[in-house]
Amino acid sequence: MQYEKEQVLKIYTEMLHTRLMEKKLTEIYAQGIVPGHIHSGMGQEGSYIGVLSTRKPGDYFKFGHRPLSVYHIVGEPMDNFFGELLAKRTGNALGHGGTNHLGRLQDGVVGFSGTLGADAGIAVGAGLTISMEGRDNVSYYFYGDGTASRGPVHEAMCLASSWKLPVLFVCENNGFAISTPVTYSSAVKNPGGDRAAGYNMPSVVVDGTDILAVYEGASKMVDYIRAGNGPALIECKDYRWRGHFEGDQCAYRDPEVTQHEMETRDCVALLEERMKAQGWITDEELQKMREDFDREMDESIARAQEAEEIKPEEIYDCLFA
Ligand SMILES: Cc1ncc(C[n+]2csc(CCOP(=O)(O)OP(=O)(O)O)c2C)c(N)n1
Ligand SMILES: [Mg+2]
Repeated sequence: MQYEKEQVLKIYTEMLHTRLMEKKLTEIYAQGIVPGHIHSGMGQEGSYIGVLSTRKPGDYFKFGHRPLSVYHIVGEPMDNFFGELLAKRTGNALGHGGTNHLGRLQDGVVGFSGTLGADAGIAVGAGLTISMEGRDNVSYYFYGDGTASRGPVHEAMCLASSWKLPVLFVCENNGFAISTPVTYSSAVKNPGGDRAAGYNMPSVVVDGTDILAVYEGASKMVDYIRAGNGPALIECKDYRWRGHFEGDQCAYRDPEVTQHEMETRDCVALLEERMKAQGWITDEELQKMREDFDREMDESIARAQEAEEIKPEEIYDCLFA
């Protein structure tokens, strides 16, 4: 694919922001100011932003627990984002939910269930809405290699495919589900891609650390969906740099492999090299981009720290029963 500088710079900027935000989350977690937990998505930004670069207004997104920064990328204001993570009233769910309840419907984010895979049906429901309203939008369902083997995911695929609903299933394969390697939980090499044929869906399998390869694969699938053909699937192969959660000692994997992945398959560094080789950006400009976004985050976190907490008697507000 031929690229214009502006297009690549836009993709890069969103990936860089995701990387810096994922890093910042690990830092503020270590400071002890985040109640709850953090699942860092460092190393996986290319898979998410490569796919999300195909989005347009009116699309829906069903994200999960990692990477959290994508909620901000698709529209959630930063103060809203950090407010929720720090359990403050400024959060999108008034600080009630934290990590597991980011997202806002006005940005197309249809929420998140802690019961992984259970919300695949929500993404398919969003696809049904698009279909009934006759729009050419897409409902993006992001799920992990572990979640790929859950029953509700397959029921959702079956329905989406039978009713030709506009859903993109995005299997993000980082090699692990907590401590379980994907080779132990799946009989096929590609737990996303190899199963799509069972639902008569087209699919592509891409290297998630090559963001332009992800973008090209996702573009093909999204064009197919927007043209009214029904669902499709993309599987992105990457690697989880951090533990499953912050504090995980990762005793189940070889630290040398992790180190090698970080040194050779860094999606951010790989695109920076390509951009610099094209003469599109300099080290000084890259440095400034990093510093500007870092400052923006620090100011937002400071506001979140000062913001008011909800009162204990308000804990049941906003719950539906
Ligand atoms: C139905 C269900 N089972 C188990 C869990 C506990 N759990 C939380 S994250 C996780 C791992 C999921 O792995 P994967 O789908 O590969 O996503 P990743 O964490 O690698 O991004 C598990 C088992 C859960 N939240 N829901
Ligand atoms: Mg995984």
